[in-house]
Amino acid sequence: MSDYEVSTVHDSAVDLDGAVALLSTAQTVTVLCHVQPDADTLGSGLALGLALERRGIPVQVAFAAPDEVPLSMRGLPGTHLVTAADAVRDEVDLLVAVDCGTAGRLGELRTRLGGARTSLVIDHHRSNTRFGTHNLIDADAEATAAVLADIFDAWGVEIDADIAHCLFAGLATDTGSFRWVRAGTHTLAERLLATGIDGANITRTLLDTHPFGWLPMLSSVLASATLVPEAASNSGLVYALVRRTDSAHLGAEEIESVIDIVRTTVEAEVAAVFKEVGPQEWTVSLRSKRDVDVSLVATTLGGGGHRFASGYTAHGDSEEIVAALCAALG
Ligand SMILES: [Mn+2]
Repeated sequence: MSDYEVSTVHDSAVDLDGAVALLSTAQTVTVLCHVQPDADTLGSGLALGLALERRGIPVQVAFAAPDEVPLSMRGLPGTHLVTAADAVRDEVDLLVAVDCGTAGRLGELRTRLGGARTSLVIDHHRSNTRFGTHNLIDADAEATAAVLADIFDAWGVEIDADIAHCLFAGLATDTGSFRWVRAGTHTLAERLLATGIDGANITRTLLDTHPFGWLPMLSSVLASATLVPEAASNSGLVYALVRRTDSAHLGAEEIESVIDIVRTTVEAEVAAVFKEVGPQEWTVSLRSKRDVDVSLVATTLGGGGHRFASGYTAHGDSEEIVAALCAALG
């Protein structure tokens, strides 16, 4: 075996052209988004699905839970490609996971990895475990949607209004409405908007639309907010608890919005929202501002994410889970 063969066997990283080679030669494709999909995973998944469909490649787009496309994302083009989780084919030529940092983020659908001849992970999470046979991870990208735009350019796929709508949804939400941006972010946004999409309506639908019940939920949850100044080496932690009694009848999107209010607290470098999902079980969102790498904190606690935004699952009562986070923060 030559040195070249050794290196290719062990290196699962692919560049844009490598990803295009896989996508353009696939006979059938399954595109998987992460559980409790946000607009980046679903927008990326639908954009890719539309591109494949136009090239005549049979494609399913799916996520393990919930059962339906979240309300705020039902206006995205390409939702006709969304397939119920139990109807996702067991065997496929190419499986693509978009915006998933670990195989666990696929939920029950991670079982489909075994039936795929090849799997391609497309993502921007720093902590990505590279669980595909091929992995295109751009940790500098603002959103997985931005990685998809690069793939489409390398592939020669025209970014028309429908694909642009899907990509804009991911870019706008993962950048917090273009607050967390870098050189090039607005250039991509301008290119997408120039296709004629209604950017204001897309962001309002995704980020600024809630049922009335959101307001009393916020009132109750924010009343529980607690500041721990000595946490994280005295740089401070602020946290709030979303109990199931607070969030009954509300969608995941309403609950996910809480962290964006809590994290504005000036006295705390780190913000956390503990969301009760079952008895003694919580999903936890973490945010930091500048100094603390919460992807490392989340990884320590069994999760993952980005430097300034991450998450994990916690078990125990409220005091135990707060104590475990404080211990991990140091
Ligand atoms: Mn993302």
